[in-house]
Amino acid sequence: MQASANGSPTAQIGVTGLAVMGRNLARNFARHGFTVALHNRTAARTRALVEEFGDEGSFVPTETAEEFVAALERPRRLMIMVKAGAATDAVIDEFAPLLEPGDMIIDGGNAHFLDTRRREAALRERGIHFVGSGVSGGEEGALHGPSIMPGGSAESYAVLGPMFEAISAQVEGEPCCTHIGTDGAGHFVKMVHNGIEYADMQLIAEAYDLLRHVAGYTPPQIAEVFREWNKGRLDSYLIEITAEILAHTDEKTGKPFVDIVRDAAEQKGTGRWTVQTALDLGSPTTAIAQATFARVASSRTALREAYRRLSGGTDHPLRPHEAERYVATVEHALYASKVIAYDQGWTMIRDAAEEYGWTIDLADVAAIWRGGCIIRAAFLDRIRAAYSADPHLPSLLAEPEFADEITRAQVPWREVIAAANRRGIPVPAFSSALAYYDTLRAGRLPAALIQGQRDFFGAHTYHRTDREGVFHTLWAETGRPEVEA
Ligand code: NBP
Repeated sequence: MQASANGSPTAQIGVTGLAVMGRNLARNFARHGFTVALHNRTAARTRALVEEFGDEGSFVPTETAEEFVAALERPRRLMIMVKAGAATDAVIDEFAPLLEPGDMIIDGGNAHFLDTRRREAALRERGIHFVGSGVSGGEEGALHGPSIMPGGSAESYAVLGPMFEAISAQVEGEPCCTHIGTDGAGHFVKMVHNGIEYADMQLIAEAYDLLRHVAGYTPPQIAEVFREWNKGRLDSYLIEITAEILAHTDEKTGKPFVDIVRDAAEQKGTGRWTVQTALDLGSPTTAIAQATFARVASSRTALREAYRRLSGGTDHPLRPHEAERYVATVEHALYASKVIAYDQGWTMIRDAAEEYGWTIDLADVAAIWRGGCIIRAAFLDRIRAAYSADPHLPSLLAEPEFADEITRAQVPWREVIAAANRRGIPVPAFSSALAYYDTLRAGRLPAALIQGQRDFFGAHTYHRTDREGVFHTLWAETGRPEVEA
């Protein structure tokens, strides 16, 4: 059924920006019984949506901003799904003057959380709720049920929550949507989701590389390994699609698909933002950083050409019976590294909550990532259980089951990385995860020496292990006396 824009407000929600994401979200709302007002800068997109999918539910197509706003029930709920950045500001500037106090603007684009904080503060002054909302799951998720991470005020969530929860993915009867926290919290958590996604993808890619070049397996054989892994603790969407990609043969050449694709990975805003933000927050998000740098390095053609012929490690594929054992070893390494990468993500969310005054339920974050999003995985149930049991858990590795698994993974994890190093196979994410683990469990770190160096050349001072206070050594003076700074 299709309603018309006759001036009386009928729509519970309006979506402006009807490219792949907005169009599918609008259809998702309509399929769930909501009347949806439609708007797009270029009206042809609005007309196309109604022509193709008008019979899926109740739509109110509009062409002008005034018509669009007039179609919305009060308090008005206006969702922006345009290209993140300047376009979002342009759309806000266009619509905000037409709204009234109590109305809500929802930004479902991939905005930077600091932009969301700025926009929220500016609109709050005018009495308008601005809800920066992470939406994960790509165009399929938008249509069939995304994972939704709304920020903004609790008051706005009271109105929007039921609508978002209705259209989100559902896992065991629970919606993959929760109020994350105020102002930019939703977009922050979405950013970290994407950062973890980078790390997970890189870790899986490294596992593939090892099975290919150390075990000597073919892509279809590796697809089988991944299918098996997907029945166990690594059960996840990313492992599942990796198996499908590896089993795929290129029609034109008859070669494995993975062999005909250029090995230069791209990266867009969110992975980079996660790394930049991690540094600002002092969060040691090393696996995400390495995954992002690995993509960047893969695309540096001239640098790769300059290094290409330099010597590397020895290259002996394993014998078949060794290869079989090796698969289990790599599974341990992948799982342990993955736990570290996720743990780093949660640490970063906790750090941001402290910095920006957000109250974020860390168990809920795991719960809403179990469906609809790219990093959906069975083990998120366990992360959720860990943070439900103890919301102040300092790390996943403080939970006995995870700690036990990591302990059992020790030997194979180290073996895999050592074997990769001997053969000259790059495993930056595996290595950084293990280095992070070893850094944090070390009784004493060489950071003490670094403090000494800083004091030597920059008089940056240091703390002693045996006495309170701040000290500086007069390195240039005879006998190098120490003074209290
Ligand atoms: P795009 O990011 O490709 O944006 C296209 C839309 O933005 C069109 O509706 C376009 O209108 C509109 N737009 C632009 Br561009 N500049 C505008 C302006 N100055 N004023 C008004 N409208 C403007 O669309 P998308 O891929 O559907 O993504 C929408 C949002 O969702 C983005 O922020 C994206 O980061 C986010 N997101 C995307 C995915 C994904 O998988 N694609 C996943 C999760 C989140 P026009 O038709 O008139 O050109």
